[in-house]
Amino acid sequence: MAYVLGFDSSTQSCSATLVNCDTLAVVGDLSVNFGKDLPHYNAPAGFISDGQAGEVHSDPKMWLEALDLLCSKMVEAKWQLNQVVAISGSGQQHGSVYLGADFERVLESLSPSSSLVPQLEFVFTRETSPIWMDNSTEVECAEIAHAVGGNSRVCEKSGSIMIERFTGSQIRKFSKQRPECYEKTHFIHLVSSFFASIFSGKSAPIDTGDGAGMNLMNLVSQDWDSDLLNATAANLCKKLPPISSANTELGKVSRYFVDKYSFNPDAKVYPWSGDNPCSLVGMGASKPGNMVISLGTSYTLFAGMAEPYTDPNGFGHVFGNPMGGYMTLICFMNGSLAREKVRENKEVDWTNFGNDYLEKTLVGNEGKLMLPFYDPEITPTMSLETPKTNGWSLEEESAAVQIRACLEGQFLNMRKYSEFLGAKPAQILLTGGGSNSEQICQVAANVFGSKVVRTKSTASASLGAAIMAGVAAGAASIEAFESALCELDEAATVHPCEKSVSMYSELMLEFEKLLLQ
Ligand code: XUL
Repeated sequence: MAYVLGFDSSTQSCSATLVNCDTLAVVGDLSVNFGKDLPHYNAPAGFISDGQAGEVHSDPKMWLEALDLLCSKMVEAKWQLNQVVAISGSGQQHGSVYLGADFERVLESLSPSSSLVPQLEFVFTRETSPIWMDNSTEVECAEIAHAVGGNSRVCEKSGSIMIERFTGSQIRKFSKQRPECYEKTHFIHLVSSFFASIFSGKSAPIDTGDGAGMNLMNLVSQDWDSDLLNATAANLCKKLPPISSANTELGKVSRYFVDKYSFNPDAKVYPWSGDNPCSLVGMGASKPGNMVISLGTSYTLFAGMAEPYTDPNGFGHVFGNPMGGYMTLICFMNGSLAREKVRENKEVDWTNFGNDYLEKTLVGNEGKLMLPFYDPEITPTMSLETPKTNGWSLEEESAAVQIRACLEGQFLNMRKYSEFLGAKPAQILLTGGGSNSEQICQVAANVFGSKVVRTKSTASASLGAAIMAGVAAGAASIEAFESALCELDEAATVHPCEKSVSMYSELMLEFEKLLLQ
């Protein structure tokens, strides 16, 4: 038997998916939750909660401890680690890890009789890692954009305007605030390349998928951009690992994993990528034509692209696609939390949120529109005290009207800010909590005018990483993996209703006016 293994180091947990390459079936998923399983890090949701002025950091030691714990769970679950032929992984995007000159020496000599934290804790030159939720670098973003000739130039080069959570401005802030520590830093890794280094036993490259989320990589050359590097921090080119595609073999798995957890010594390690690029693969959407909308805490919309179209408005980002070509990603902050706010305000029963309440109202909500931004929104950039409506009062309307207005507003906003992609998606793959509701899927299908499908898989990032490793190692083709593992739930397909589609196209004009008011 041959197996491939995909990891996912996300904000709240570290997980793994094991795939049998002979039967092309998922053997199992295992996970370590940072808050629950490692409470001594005092990070119930995976990050340090008392950050000042928009800082959100995590402790990289917690990530390492979670990895050891996860490997022990895999052994306990009797996963056949001695038959794993290829390993890859997914990391929360943009987060960065800072390491001193000893990093590679320590990696080469890791002892299986101890664990990762006590052996690696001395190599960090920055105790904590800024993660994607950090928005503390407004000043540094402006400085870098100014030095390079403006945000449109940055976007043309890197695929995104300067973004606070992206890695470049975070590196600049560190180099300004703690120059001695920056000086001592010999390696700056993303969460993804940090873990690929741990598995391969040497400093690993950054892949083009995650590298594009740094405001440092040139999209066309798929290499570091010297103008962006120079504008970011001194000597940065010496501290960044090289960039490579996700299918470049990094070598065999480190002895640490062979001796401690009985991994196959011949298992090949491949570069890890970001969670969104990996999910694109895990959802079976790496070929252009599909659009994925993930209805999580925040909503993300992503799609494969043959060419790197950049968003003239600066909200959409372009990353590398681990299967070749490019992908776009747009993040909407007011996702399920906005839905929950409606529920709290109107004491709505959660189980009935989607179906019962939506059925009590008419498609188009008789023209009652809402910008459902309860917290500061990034697409578009907007902070509201309360959600904005086109003239109706939130207090006076029923829960059903508010729920429909919230959902229609969310999907109209997603349609509006993904229009730069050009063609309407052939189909939308809906995932995340809200996709369980038939009625929510219907709103999505009608607003976009595309059919909505759902997949049966849940852990799309670690599954995507396992598929990436399997394809790179030649275990099976992407088509074979996709048809076996990214199965669509055909019975749950929702088709758009033509009458409703044209109603939403008319309402879009009103919605655009509301956005501008
Ligand atoms: C994408 C982003 C988030 C993180 C979550 O730009 O910031 O989706 O990748 O892990």
